[in-house]
Amino acid sequence: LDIKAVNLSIIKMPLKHPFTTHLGSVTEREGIIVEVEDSNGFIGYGEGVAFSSPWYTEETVQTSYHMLKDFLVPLLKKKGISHPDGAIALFSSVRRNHMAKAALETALWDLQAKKEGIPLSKLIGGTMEAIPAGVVVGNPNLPEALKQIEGYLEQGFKRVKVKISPEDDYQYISGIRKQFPDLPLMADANSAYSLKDVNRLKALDEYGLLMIEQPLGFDDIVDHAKLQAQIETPICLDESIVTFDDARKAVELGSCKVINIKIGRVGGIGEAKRIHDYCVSKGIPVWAGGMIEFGISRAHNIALASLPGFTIPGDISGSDRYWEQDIIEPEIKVHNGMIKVPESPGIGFELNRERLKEVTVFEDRFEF
Ligand code: OSB
Ligand code: MG
Repeated sequence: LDIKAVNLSIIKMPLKHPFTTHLGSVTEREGIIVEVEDSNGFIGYGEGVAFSSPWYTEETVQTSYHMLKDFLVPLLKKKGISHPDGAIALFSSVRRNHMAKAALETALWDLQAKKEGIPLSKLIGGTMEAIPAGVVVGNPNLPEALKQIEGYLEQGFKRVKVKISPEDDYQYISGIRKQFPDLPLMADANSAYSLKDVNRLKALDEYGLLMIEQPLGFDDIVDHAKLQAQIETPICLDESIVTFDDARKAVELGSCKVINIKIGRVGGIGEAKRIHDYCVSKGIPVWAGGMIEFGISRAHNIALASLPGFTIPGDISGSDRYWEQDIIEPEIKVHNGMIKVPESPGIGFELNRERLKEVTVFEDRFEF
């Protein structure tokens, strides 16, 4: 790839409604938009999905920006890269900082696909023409959550995920089940429980949840294996899986029956694909997680979720789920619960420059 420049924009946008987990609420989202330009004028887009504070992983917008500016972009400038599948090796002298790496790596994948004139989904082995949309309700108020779920079902969403914690699980889940007995429903605990809560978690079995996501420690795979042996509900791991080896070890130990893959959390599309391929070989279903992100990251998720192992609807909703106006055009739309996988080259969406300018709080450019 003959790269001429990298552009980084830090953007900030309010959410339409606060998104709440037991760890806190998100009311405003910052992100980093990466643009990698080559000598033919192609531009690859990436998005850094770290949050403003380190509540979900240890990274933040500022640490990601620091890694990009002072290490990752200089590595790319100094050593170059012939294909994005070399990015893992190129960035290997930087420990972790997966969201920062993914921000740049995903832009390289988009650029490669544009250079080849093919959709990103095709470049990485995607097979689906459309993917099912799933939505996350981050509202602890049960009557409000029920109303929201009703609205999402009218829009055709295929699956609903809610956030739970030991302070609010039976009452919340049973309230949803009473109104929606057949809804494909799952619950994400974001590490709110410990092994001491095994009876509480066992009692959730009666609600027929598709799965329970990350009930125990964010970095644990041992206790999850002990828990999975005692409950019927399949465990899905999110926070615990940050590398291919984490996935392999979790599957070998029996710590989960499902894995949520987030490109940012695992450090890029290359690692996400490796985890996907391994899970397919082991019969472990995967789905694409979400990060309350903007359209660029959602577009990468759509391409990833078109791979054959993504057999469960992910946390992929339309641009209007969180934003008054997204930074891409066209915006991402859900039709009858499905999202079309773009057929144009690369991610298949353009930056809406006017909107990007409106929400940019800081910008920097690196000439190669
Ligand atoms: O745990 O999956 C999670 C959002 C931010 C951080 C972590 C998670 C989430 C979500 C929402 O569940 C996903 C989305 O709609 O983008
Ligand atoms: Mg989760």
